[in-house]
Formats: sequence, C-alpha cells, structure tokens
Amino acid sequence: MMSKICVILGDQLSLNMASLARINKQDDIVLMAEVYSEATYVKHHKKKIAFVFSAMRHFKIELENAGYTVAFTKYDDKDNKQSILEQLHHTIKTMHPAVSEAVIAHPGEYRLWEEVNSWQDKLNIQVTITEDNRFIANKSAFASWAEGRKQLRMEYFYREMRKKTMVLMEDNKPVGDKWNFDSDNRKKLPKNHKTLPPDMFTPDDITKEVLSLVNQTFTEHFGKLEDFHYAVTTEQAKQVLASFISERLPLFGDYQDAMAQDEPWLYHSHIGLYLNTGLLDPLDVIKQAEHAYYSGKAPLNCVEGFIRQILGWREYVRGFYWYLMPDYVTENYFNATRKLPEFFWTADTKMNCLQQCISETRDNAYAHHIQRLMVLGNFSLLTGLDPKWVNEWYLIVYADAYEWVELPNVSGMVLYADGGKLASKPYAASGAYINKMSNYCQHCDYKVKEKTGEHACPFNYLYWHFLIRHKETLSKNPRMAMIYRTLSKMNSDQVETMRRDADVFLLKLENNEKV
Ligand code: FAD
Ligand code: DLZ
Ligand code: SF4
Repeated sequence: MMSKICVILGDQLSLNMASLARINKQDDIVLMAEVYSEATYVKHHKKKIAFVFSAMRHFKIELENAGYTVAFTKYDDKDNKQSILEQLHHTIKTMHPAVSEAVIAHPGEYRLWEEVNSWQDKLNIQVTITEDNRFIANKSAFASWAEGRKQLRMEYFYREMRKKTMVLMEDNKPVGDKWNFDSDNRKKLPKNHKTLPPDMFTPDDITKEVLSLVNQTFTEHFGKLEDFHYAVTTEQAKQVLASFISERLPLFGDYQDAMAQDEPWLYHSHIGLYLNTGLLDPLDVIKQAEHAYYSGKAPLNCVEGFIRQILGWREYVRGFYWYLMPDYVTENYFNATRKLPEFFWTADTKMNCLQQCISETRDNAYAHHIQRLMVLGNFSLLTGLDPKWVNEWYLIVYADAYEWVELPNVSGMVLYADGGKLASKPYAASGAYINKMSNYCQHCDYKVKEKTGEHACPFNYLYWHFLIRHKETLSKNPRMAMIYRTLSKMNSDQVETMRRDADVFLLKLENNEKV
C-alpha cells in the first residue's frame, strides 16, 4: 500500500502543523533529522543548536504519544546523511519503499524553500508543500495588502490585523480609542529597582545528552553553552508564557525600551525562540495577553504594546520577507563595506553598552529588542558595517534567529540597507539616547556628555559623522529635516573636530585596536 512521509523541520515543532494534518497516523510516517547542513549553514550559537536539538528530541516523544510513527535521526547516528534531502532519500529507499508522497510545511527560510521546490524532481515522488499555518497572515494576504502601496509601514498592516482578528477591538474601534500606546512606553528602569529572574529549567537526561554532543561537536561555534536553562517542551514554554503574563506583562510596556547594567531579561517575555520553533502558538499568546487586560491583570499600554510585537511586527516582517525575497538579501543602500570588529565576538571593548550587550548575547543567545536595535544595531549603522556580515552575525548569535525575521530587522530596521522600504528613517542615535534609556554610561570609560576628544562617547561623533556622510541622500527625507537644520547651525570647527575624531575611531576599528 502506498504511504506518505511528513518532514518536520527543527522549527516546526507543533502538533497543529498543516503538514501533519495531511498524513494518516496508521499508515504514514514522520521524518525528523538533526543534520550538519542545518546546524552549520551559519555557525549558530551553541545554545541555539542545543535548544533546537533538545526541543526536536522532546517533540519526537510528543508525536509518538499522539500516535505518530517517527523516523528520527540523531546528529551522531551512523546512518545520518547530514542533509534533510539526503536523509529523506535514504529513509524512503532503505525503510519505506512504499512511500509515494512527501509532505512538508512551507520552510521559514528562502534557501530551504528553494531547495524543497527541487525535491520532487530529485526524489521522483510527489512533494506537497502546505502553508505554514502558524502565521496569522499568509503570504498572499500580505502581498494583497502590500500591492500598489507606496510604503509598507507596519503600523497600517497592524491595524488591518487588529480588525481581521478582532483583538483589542470594541464596536469596530480599537479599545482605548487609540491603536498604539507607545508614547506611554518609554520609561527608564528606576534606581535600585528589583527585577525577577525568568523561569529556568534544569536540563533533563535528553537535554544533557544534547549538551554533551554540542560541547564536543560544535567547539568552533560562538557562545557559552554552560547554564543552559531554556524550555525544551511545549509544556515548559507554556509555563514561561504563564509567568510572563502574571509577573512581567503588567510592566512590559513601561520598561519596553529600558536597558540596565547586568539586567539581561527585564520585563520582556523571552518567548521568541519558542514562537519561532512552534512550541508556542502566536494567536494563543495574543489571546492570553488580551485576556489579562480584560480581567484587569495588566494595563492597556502594556497589553497593546506586547500584542503589537506579535500581531504587528512579527507577522509584518514575515510577510515583508517573502514579498521582497530573494532580492532583499543583497540590499546595501549606503554601500557599507566595513567588516565586523573582532569585539563583536569577544566583547573586548571599553564601550560599556556594547560590552554589556555582546557579553549577554554570548552568555544567553539572547538580547532584548532595544539592545539589538539601539546599541548593537545603531553602532553597526553609524560605523558603516557591511550588511552581509551584520546579518550573518545576528543570524548566528540569537536563539530565536531565522532569516525570515532576522533579515528585515537587520537590513530594514537597523541598517536602512533597503533605502526605506521598512523604516521611514534610519534609527540613528547619539550616546544621549543610550544614556536616557539605561545606566550603562555610568559604568563606562567614555563620557557620554562629551562630544569630542579622547574621552568623548564614540556614539556622539559617529552619529554626526554618519549624518554628514549621507547628507546627499538623507537630507531629502522630510523626517530628517530638523536634524540637518541643527547640523547646518553647528559651529564649523566643532563639526570638523567631530569628523576628525570619528575618522580616528574608524581607523582604530580597521586596525583592530581596542576601542
Ligand atoms: P519581547 O520583547 O517580549 O516581544 C514579544 C515577541 O514579539 C517576541 O518574542 C517576538 O516574537 C515578537 N517581536 C518583537 N519585536 C519584533 C520584531 N521587531 N520583529 C519580529 N518579531 C518581533 N526576533 C526574532 O524572533 N528573531 C530574530 O532573529 C530577530 N532579530 C532581530 C534583529 C534586530 C537587529 C532587531 C532590532 C530585532 C530582532 N528581532 C528578532 C526582534 C526582537 O528583538 C526579538 O523578537 C525579541 O527581542 C525577542 O525577545 P522576547 O521574546 O523577550 O521579545
Ligand atoms: C536551526 C536548526 C538547526 C540548528 N538544526 C536543525 C536540524 O538539524 N534539523 C532541522 O530539521 N532543522 C534544524 N534547524 C531549523 C532549520 O534551520 C529551519 O527549519 C530552517 O532554517 C527554515 O526556517
Ligand atoms: Fe555607550 Fe557612550 Fe554610554 Fe559608553 S558613554 S555606555 S559608549 S553610550
């Protein structure tokens, strides 16, 4: 009798996948494989590989408990063919010759989607690609929204998503009569404020085996493997979400943009890695947050702010990615060519904000949004780092990183490499912003208030250097008009000194001198 094989990728760990719904538990099988090609297409952070492998192994058990037959290949199994296609080919040939159809849900990344499209010819069986039904807006819904628009701004897409899902809506109007409560969400963390550590799980035997494998196999990869504490099952991920909703969501909005010395977690949810691998379902997360508002457990500014990240930003960047790929990957509006400074891998810098964000990234495979955007991203933009290497870095270092979400955030939001397709202006800022939103500057060798000179905060002169460098293009942007007016009123000696200081700094970067 003919049967089917359903391929479940390492970021498709949900029993509700549309691909699983296409197979029959009695006759068909599921294939999962830990393979070299996926573990090394970039040199992922050690904790990211450990998380994905452990979550895959736990999901295998969940599938079996639900009645599926699973062919699972561990990384160090003898018959591991080390690529998804080769493993699929081998499994059909040696174990399941009656398989006449392979089913897979739409892969998250373009490179794999392109590869899957060639499987039918290579395997000589039918290959069916289903929707990735975990997303609330599918590719064609985004394309219909985007078609004919001059600008693809998240805010307008988000409003459509609110109407479509009726989340935080009453009588067809947004609850609280405003779509967006961000103006309430810009507080610095008060002095001596105590935050709660997030839920941390002790590795079980499955995770311990994976940790030992990663430790022995991926020695060259970036990141600290010790103190692994992430959830690796749906049940644990749900526990992280429940703690977030009861303990952190009530302050999520207020401190959404805050950063603090030795405080990597703050009031964020830390669920990106679970959403992106299928351990949590986005609509379910949104509904739970909405319920917290209606039951009086969290205020509107926090709930709306959190929901916007998932229903707005997350859905938007996914649609945006598929709408603009494959050309988007090579966008480089400013023709930036600088290679990454060595300290992006070592955290060996005197700039305290960068030191904090990079060492936390190395330790946890996590940094929160404002660290990624306004410290690491801002530095990459101001110093003209090449988008190719910046994208690769972000894809490597975060446990939640997949190209569909990483690339629009890096090339669009951070680097303005797409010339304004995603953002209306570059998110460039001087040290004053970092000082306003954090206490990093109090622990820094540089002086945030000084604009020029040996001790001046490098973000200050780099900011103006960036604006001067790109005056020709950026001064035409109405949203940049005010800042260029300020520049034109600045004393020419001061401008010259800032320029010189920035040139000296950039030369030091080039020569790999400590900055
Ligand atoms: P929270 O702050 O608690 O937010 C809740 C959820 O909202 C997140 O888990 C995420 O699913 C979603 N979300 C928030 N902001 C965004 C956004 N800008 N785009 C898409 N989803 C968003 N997110 C990733 O999931 N993977 C990435 O590879 C990634 N790379 C990024 C690179 C840069 C340069 C920037 C500026 C942002 C990036 N983000 C990425 C978005 C965001 O920083 C992370 O989703 C967030 O920090 C994850 O932590 P959290 O779960 O605690 O998020
Ligand atoms: C991220 C990742 C890693 C590290 N390893 C595997 C793997 O061994 N097997 C697998 O099926 N998936 C893995 N993944 C997730 C894939 O890279 C992901 O499915 C694609 O990038 C598409 O989003
Ligand atoms: Fe960062 Fe400048 Fe503040 Fe130092 S002074 S922490 S480099 S913003």
